Amino acid sequence: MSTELFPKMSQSIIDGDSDAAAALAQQAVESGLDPLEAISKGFVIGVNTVGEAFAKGDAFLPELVMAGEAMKAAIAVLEPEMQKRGTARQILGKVVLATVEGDIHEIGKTLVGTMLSASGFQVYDLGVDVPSAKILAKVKEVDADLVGLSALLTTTMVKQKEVIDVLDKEGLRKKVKVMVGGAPVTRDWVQKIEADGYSEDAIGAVAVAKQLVGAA
Ligand code: B1M
Repeated sequence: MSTELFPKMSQSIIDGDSDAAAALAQQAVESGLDPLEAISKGFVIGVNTVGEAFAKGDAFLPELVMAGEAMKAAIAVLEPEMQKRGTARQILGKVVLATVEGDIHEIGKTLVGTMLSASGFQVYDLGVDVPSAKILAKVKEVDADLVGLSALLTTTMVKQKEVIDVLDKEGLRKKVKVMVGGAPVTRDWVQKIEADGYSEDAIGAVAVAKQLVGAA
């Protein structure tokens, strides 16, 4: 039973064991398990456990780093399968995606990018710790329809607002929609900064993005 893999997946992240995480991801692919289920019911449980332990002072930065690396190793194996399962073929819109300046959390952002791209969006992933000016430049260069901004720290969420302000200043705010996300982002925050859309997870992000570009 492929669901027996879930606790092992979670444990591989808690152990910070990238080889085990990648091997379990490979087993998931070979047994036909939905890669998103492997992430949400297996690997993410582990990374959340480490995150909670870190918050309580029961785990330290090296553990957080190793959990992040193991998570990346698993997702690298699952990513081609997620792309393959994407059904849409036409380009639904152009998305400039980034984790905001000062923030190096990349796993959730990359997952959102993979799902958007598998669903038919052209995704320009600028990576992590991306200054607002660089995001603006890419929006202009590719004539983007949508900007996706990930922030995992309460201290970097303000940069989501900065990007919105920069777009506004350039007269692009009406043309380019802005979707935000990341663990600390709440509906209140979204309303406060007047973002166009928000999702708690990667699957929801696809639905929101489609709605924002009028493809829903
Ligand atoms: Co950091 N970290 N971290 N971290 N880290 C958190 C976020 C934290 C909550 C841990 C904790 O204390 N419990 C805490 C933030 C506290 C706060 O601000 N409220 C924290 C901290 C404090 C820090 C440092 C400051 C630690 C230090 O140095 N003392 C430091 C900051 C560095 C920096 O960015 N400047 C730091 C560093 C790191 C690592 C580098 C070690 C590593 C990241 C590795 C990497 O990305 N390559 C790391 C990790 C792994 C975590 C946790 C444990 C896991 C994050 C993750 O990858 N989750 C995290 C605790 C937690 O969230 N449980 C924590 C899995 C991922 C699939 O989920 O990213 O939430 P997530 O993405 C989801 C949704 O949020 C949503 O969809 C995704 C998929 O479902 N989503 C979007 C995300 N972006 C979206 C965009 C959208 C839509 C949806 O539209 C555009």
